[in-house]
Amino acid sequence: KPPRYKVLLHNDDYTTREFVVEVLKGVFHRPEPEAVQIMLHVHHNGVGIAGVYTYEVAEVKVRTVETMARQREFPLMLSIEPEE
Ligand code: TYC
Repeated sequence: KPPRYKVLLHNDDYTTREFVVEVLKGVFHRPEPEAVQIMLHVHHNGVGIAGVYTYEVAEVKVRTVETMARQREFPLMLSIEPEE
């Protein structure tokens, strides 16, 4: 069974709530209510799980979101960590 990895979203003061929700819907395939919940969790707790994937898929998701964020000049940060 391939090991799986959490893609973590990190809070910052400049990325808009709307952009984070769009990313959670568009890249991580979360339904709107769950996307809003995850965004608010990150906003209040500093970090949260966007999704859990194989390493290769996690890497592509992080790169995709970083590219989208930089195009909009948002400092949004993501990281990957192994699932326990
Ligand atoms: N803290 C941001 C704001 O108030 C919203 C935000 C949420 C940013 C989650 C990043 O991963 C994030 N506009």
